[in-house]
Amino acid sequence: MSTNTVNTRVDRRDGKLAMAHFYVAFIALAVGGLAGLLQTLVRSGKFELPWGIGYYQVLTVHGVVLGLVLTTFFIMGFQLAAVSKTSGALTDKQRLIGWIGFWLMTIGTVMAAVIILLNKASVLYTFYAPLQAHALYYVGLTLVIVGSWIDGAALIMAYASWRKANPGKPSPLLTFMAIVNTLLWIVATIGVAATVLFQLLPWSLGLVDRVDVLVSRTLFWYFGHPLVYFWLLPAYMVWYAIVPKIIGGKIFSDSLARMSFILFLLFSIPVGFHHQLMEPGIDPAWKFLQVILTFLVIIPSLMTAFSLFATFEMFGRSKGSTGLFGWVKKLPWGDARFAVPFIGMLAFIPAGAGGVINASHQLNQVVHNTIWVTGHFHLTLATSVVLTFFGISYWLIPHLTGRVLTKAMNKLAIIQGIVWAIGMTFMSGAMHAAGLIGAPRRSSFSTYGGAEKAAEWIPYQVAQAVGGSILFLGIILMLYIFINLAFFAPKGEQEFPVGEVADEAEKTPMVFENWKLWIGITVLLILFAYTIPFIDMIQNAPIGSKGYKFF
Ligand code: HAS
Ligand code: CU
Repeated sequence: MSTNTVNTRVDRRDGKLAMAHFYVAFIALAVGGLAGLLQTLVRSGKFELPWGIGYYQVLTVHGVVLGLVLTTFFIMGFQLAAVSKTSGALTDKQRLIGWIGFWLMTIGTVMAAVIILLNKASVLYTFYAPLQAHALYYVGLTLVIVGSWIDGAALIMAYASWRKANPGKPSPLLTFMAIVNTLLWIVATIGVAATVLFQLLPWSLGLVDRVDVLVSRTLFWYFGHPLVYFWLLPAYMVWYAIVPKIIGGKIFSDSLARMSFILFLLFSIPVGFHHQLMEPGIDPAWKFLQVILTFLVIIPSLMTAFSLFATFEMFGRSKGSTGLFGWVKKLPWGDARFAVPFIGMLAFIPAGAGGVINASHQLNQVVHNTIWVTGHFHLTLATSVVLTFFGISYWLIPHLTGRVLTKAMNKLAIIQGIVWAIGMTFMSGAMHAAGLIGAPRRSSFSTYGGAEKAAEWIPYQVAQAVGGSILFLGIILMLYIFINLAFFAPKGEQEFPVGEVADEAEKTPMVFENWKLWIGITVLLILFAYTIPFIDMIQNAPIGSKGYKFF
């Protein structure tokens, strides 16, 4: 880890670029959060949307704006700041490229948002064919992706400059991690770009009449699973490399952290079938293979859990703690920069366990298409990842705006984290429980013609609305803190914490930066997992489906 840059501030011009990303991300949080509240209220059966607004329209806003927009903008902003901090300021050219990426993403977002608000694209964030949206929705999403590639190019160029200036040295850990996540993103988004450009766009423009549904869903999930790790890895960047500094400890092992990131690059992508286990048209043998690969991608998360426990315990013992869990008492619970991401880590234990359940073919038959799955990703994404992003904001926003997190804001931030945990326990807990007794996901309120079974779900739906309302309060608190940190907090120096590696850790080997090797293996694994099933799909293709618009 290069120590020469540890005390420097992120270059002001790079800071502005990162902040631009954060403004869009937090506007998305406001809009998407409101949509989420409305959904839980509708599903309780006690509230109807006014002015002819449709449930699926609101659900599309929620998924697109939070799942795709908030995440992509926040992650790109954070990675730009992290690379600038640890590898030095971007060059003017790199920064310009970053701005071009930002504006393309923003134009695409506005385009997609307008089309959704006009109710021309109520197709949810997964936009499965044969549901058909207005062409501009697909164009907008394409621009978001292309913009993110250009942002990514700026990061890769900055990394290349660092490597050139520091031959033979391992790159700074945070830069390395941001680069792995960028590569993961680029390889993954090729799949969704392919289905949008070659299938959905021509079909929605009327150039072709029919679409191959299985091929488009397969391309979507080739992207859709690594997408969730693209969200997760920035949180892991914080857990591995920043939280140790915040608590006053050391990174357990630099090599272990890099190794786990490389494993994510290798195993994130050839696993999309675990979202398609219930789909006909894919040979079970290939599903089985991708389930095995899914279990392999659980390993780097278990390594992360191990490394976190080790970091916390090493720190606790250095402060004189004894016994199995004595270290818990030594952790800085009053510091929001630690406590809020910690709630995220804690949530990731049941969240990850739920993922392992989903990935098990037989258990997937029980939970697939039920609201259990919605419960799963509100723990993973909407708790573990999002609370870590909030935790980042508490030091990064003031660092970039030249302000400080005051005691009062720190306290409010901890309250925010607790409110979130309570709201999510109600909402996600009820979702998991209702899913197990068969309640479907992606569905508005219905009594299903007075069916007895459906009546059993309603109390859980009321609990979801209670949780959703508490979470909305959490969103208002977060927006209040964000606005404070961006515009009103007192001027000062807020530290950008970057952890240092424990003295007893092994030296980092250079093999981790051998991109030809890692990308080569990634491509081989993808070809192995997807080639034959794809040939099968194309050789046995049905005539395809016409488009449907139920909105
Ligand atoms: Fe998932 C569906 C399997 C992780 C998100 N997932 C989804 C969907 C989303 C999503 C959005 O196999 C729905 C997509 C849709 O709309 O249809 N998921 C997994 C597996 C994992 C997993 C195996 N998912 C995530 C993450 C997400 C995410 C991360 C977002 C960020 N998921 C599935 C499957 C489906 C699915 C199926 C399809 C279901 C269906 O039928 O449709 C694994 O990566 C999880 C591994 C995690 C662990 C936990 C490690 C714990 C750690 C914390 C340590 C804590 C400490 C603190 C140290 C093994 C690192 C403790 C301190 C103390 C004091 C105790
Ligand atoms: Cu997945």
